[in-house]
Amino acid sequence: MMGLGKVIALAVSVGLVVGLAAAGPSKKEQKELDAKNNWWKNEVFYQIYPRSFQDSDGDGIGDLPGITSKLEYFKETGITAVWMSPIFESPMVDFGYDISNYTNIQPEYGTLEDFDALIAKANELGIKVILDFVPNHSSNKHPWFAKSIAREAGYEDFYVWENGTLLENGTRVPPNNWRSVFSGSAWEWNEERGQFYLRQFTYAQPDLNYRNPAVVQAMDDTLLYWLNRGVAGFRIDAVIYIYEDEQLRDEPLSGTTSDPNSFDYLEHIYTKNQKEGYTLLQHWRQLLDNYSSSNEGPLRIMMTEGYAPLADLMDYYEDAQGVLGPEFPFNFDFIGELNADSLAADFVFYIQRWLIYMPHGHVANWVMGNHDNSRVASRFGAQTVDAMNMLMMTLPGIGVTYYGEELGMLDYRDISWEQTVDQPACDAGIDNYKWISRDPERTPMQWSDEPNAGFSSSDQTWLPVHPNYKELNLRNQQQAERSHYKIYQSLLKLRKQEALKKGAFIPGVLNRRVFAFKREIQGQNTLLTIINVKNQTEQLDITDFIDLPNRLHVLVAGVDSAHTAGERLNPQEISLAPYEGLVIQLSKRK
Ligand SMILES: *[C@@H]1O[C@H](CO)[C@@H](O)[C@H](O)[C@H]1NC(C)=O
Ligand SMILES: *[C@@H]1O[C@H](CO)[C@@H](O)[C@H](O)[C@H]1NC(C)=O
Ligand SMILES: *[C@@H]1O[C@H](CO)[C@@H](O)[C@H](O)[C@H]1NC(C)=O
Ligand SMILES: *[C@@H]1O[C@H](CO)[C@@H](O)[C@H](O)[C@H]1NC(C)=O
Ligand SMILES: *[C@@H]1O[C@H](CO)[C@@H](O)[C@H](O)[C@H]1NC(C)=O
Ligand SMILES: CC(=O)N[C@H]1CO[C@H](CO)[C@@H](O)[C@@H]1O
Ligand SMILES: [Ca+2]
Ligand SMILES: [Ca+2]
Repeated sequence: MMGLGKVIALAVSVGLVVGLAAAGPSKKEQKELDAKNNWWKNEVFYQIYPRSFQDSDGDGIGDLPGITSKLEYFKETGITAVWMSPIFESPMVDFGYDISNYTNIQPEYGTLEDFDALIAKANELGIKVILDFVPNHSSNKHPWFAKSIAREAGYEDFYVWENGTLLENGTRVPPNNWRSVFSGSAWEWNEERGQFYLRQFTYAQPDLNYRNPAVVQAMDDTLLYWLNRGVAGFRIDAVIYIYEDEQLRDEPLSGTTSDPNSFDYLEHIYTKNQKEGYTLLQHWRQLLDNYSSSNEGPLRIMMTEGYAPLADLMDYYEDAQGVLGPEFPFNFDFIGELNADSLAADFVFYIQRWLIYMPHGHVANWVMGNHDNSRVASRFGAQTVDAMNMLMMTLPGIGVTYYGEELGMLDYRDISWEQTVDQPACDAGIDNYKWISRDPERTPMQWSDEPNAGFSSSDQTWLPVHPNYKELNLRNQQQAERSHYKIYQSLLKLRKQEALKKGAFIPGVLNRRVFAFKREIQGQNTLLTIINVKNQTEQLDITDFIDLPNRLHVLVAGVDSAHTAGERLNPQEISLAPYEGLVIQLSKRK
């Protein structure tokens, strides 16, 4: 266990020196270069879902001026980088993941001037802004699509068009058996053009054809457009769906479900993670690197969304030939692999797995939630909120927080059928929508106990506010002696310590229910995180794990903890309440 820890420690601490000039820059230059190139390596990226963050004009929908008005909040909290779900012009069939103009702002969110104002204010406060980039598909309302339907010169092949076959009885059969992620055939008939188009998501999201160089060019231009408006990088949506098999081969049955409409009906060997996708991302990495080296400001970075097998994800960091892709592919293990039933060993296993497989010199990341998944408090239990934030914040590398997780917001699963707006949930029908819907994790940010939780002055908000907002809101948590928010804030402060930035990661499974890890660096105090993932009080003797002699002091304890910050602990007798986490400082006994 120790040996393994050391190897990983090496991988974590090396690789922080990319991009230094060989000519031997001065100390000052070196520091500046380091700030430029490495700023992102210990960041916590906060995901803003713009529709639900803050409504500035009382229409019940969050918007850019609303976000701008809350930038100070990030500063106070200690957040210095945010990524925003799509804000681009869109018919909103998939809430902005269906873009009809890649270089314009959706009117209900504001204008380009509002965007510029947001960036200007963010710059002033030292907050970097990452935009969501949705390359796989445009909206069917994008002018490109109309032109492609009309076979206008230059646009004929902007999308993936196929004839399919016409049976004698008049039935049209799609070109192959591919399924949409949101169920049903992935092919949609277009009467006007007389062909099927591919759409891996909804009918309103035709897949762009990246085998057409004009499409790649158009997307390069889009990236440059936003870079010139001051963004620090992109989070790239649905990268695993960008390319499909050129021969359009049928996919084999998965055998896991008998419902032929389900996406899970097939094994997606021809519609996901095709190798051309890597080449495209490597190309965009080059574009961003080129832009960064010929412009002032930070390294512009790229992070990717994709629920893919581990080995495939690792190739995004860097392929077998050593060609660099995005700075990091999102690590969804806390969402996909771990849950309320997981044991301490499962946590340690999945954390280690990422660190072990990650190619040498790269940076780990830990995504705790997003707009497609149940919230932490709903997935792992409301009592785990502090422990999960401690975990994310003290692991090596990058943390990703979905808005509201700093307060421990809960899913609002009881949204009525009438109030449901998420397209896949609407498609699922009144009997099934509830467990499919992504609306429950997208409800408005709970700022205060004012009407609509202070999110909007409208009578009605686009999604209902969670009814628990009177108790669970930021203002309460700012005023309380102890709160999830205050703990979150203190964890962000703690991240400035060298041990958390560069320290070795040394984990241990203390028993079935409790795991711990040390972050250790020469000449600094070691930090220790201990987490109880089960509903049982624990009495622990951790002397084996920490190599006595050491003094132990609590740095961060949870809301309901019997422990307090500053308290001295006896390593032979540490008590942990159900679901309790602690961050502890180990100092050498003099
Ligand atoms: C897209 O938005 C830009 C503003 O950035 C505008 O100039 C352009 O005309 C729009 N394109 C279309 C097709 O509406
Ligand atoms: C598709 O159909 C059109 C007319 O219906 C035909 O001209 C064309 O050759 C077909 N394309 C292919 C690839 O079969
Ligand atoms: C047409 O024929 C196909 C294949 O035999 C069959 O599956 C389909 O139901 C038929 N459709 C109609 C409208 O008869
Ligand atoms: C990046 O710059 C290099 C060197 O100037 C050039 O060869 C390459 O084509 C550029 N790539 C992109 C995507 O801009
Ligand atoms: C934890 O255990 C207590 C006492 O047995 C019980 O009341 C509570 O419901 C349990 N909580 C969970 C999340 O299982
Ligand atoms: C997590 C995430 O951003 N998921 C998005 C993936 O892409 C589809 C289609 O663009 C969206 O519907 C999801 O919200
Ligand atoms: Ca608004
Ligand atoms: Ca595609």
